[in-house]
Amino acid sequence: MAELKQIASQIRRDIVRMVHGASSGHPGGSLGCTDFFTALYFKVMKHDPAFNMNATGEDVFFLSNGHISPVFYSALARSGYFDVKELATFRKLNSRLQGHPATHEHLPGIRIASGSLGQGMSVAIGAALAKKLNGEKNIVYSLHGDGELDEGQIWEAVMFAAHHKVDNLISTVDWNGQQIDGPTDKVMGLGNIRSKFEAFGWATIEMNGNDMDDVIASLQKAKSMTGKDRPVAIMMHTVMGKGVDFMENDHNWHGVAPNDEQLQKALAQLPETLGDY
Ligand SMILES: Cc1ncc(C[n+]2csc(CCOP(=O)(O)OP(=O)(O)O)c2C)c(N)n1
Ligand SMILES: [Mg+2]
Repeated sequence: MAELKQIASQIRRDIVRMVHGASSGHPGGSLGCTDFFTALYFKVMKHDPAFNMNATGEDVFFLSNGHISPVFYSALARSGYFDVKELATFRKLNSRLQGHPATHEHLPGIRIASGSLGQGMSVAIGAALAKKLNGEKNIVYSLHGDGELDEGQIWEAVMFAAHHKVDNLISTVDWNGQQIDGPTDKVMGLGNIRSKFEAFGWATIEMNGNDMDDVIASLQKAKSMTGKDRPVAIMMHTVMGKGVDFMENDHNWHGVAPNDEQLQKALAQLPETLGDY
C-alpha cells in the first residue's frame, strides 16, 4: 500500500509538470483520479505493457472522460507502456500524447479516441460482449466524469448493458461534483446517481477514490460482483485537484495550467518518489 501511495505522488507530479509544460490541459480531474489509476494499473488489472491492441486474454480499461489524459499517460508510462521521457511531449506538435487521447498516434495503451464525452461506455460494452463471445474471462473497466453523465448516450448504454446482462463490465463514475462550468448541481443536477444506476438494473458500490486502501478494497469487491448477470458501477467520490491544496474542490482547475509560481507551490506538496521524467 505504501508503494502505491508513492507511485500516486509521482503521477501527481507528472500531471502538474505536463500541464505546466504545455501551458494547457486538465489537472483537476487528473489529480482527483490518480489513486484510481494507480490502483488499476499497479495492482488490480491483469494487463501487459507489451501492448496488443485487441487486449486478448487481458483486462482492458477505457477512459471515456478523455480530457483527463495527463493521469492516463503518466500511469501508462510509469507502468511500462512507453518511456517516461515522452511525457515531456504532452500537447506538443506531432506528439503521440495529444490533449485528448487518439489512436492514430499509436501510443501504446490507448485503444480508443476519447474526449468527445459520452462514448466510452458504449465502446466498453462492445469490448465486454466481444470477450464473452471469445470465451474470455477478463474484465472490462471504464471511467466517466460525473458531468459526462449529462450526455444521453451514457443512459442508452446503461440501459443496454443491464438488458444484455453485460456482467464483465465495471464502470466507474468520478463523482467529484464539479465540471467545466461549475458544480454539477448548478450546471445540471444529477440527483443520486447511485440510485439511478440501481434503477437501471446495475449492481453498485460507493468508494472514497482518494483513499488508496478503500480504492483497492472496493475494486476487489467490484470484481467479486462480476459474473452475476448485472453490470457493476462504482460511484467514486473524489476531490477535484486532490493533492494540491489550492486546486482542491475548485472547478476553475478543470482545465487550466499552473503558472511557474503555482507549479513550484504544487510540487512542494508532492514528494518526488520515482524520479521526475
Ligand atoms: C460531447 C461533449 N460535449 C462537451 C464537451 C466539453 N466538455 C469538456 S469537459 C466537460 C465537463 C465534464 O465534466 P466532468 O465529466 O465532471 O469532468 P471534470 O470536470 O470533473 O474533470 C465538458 C462539458 C465535450 N468534451 N464533449
Ligand atoms: Mg466532474
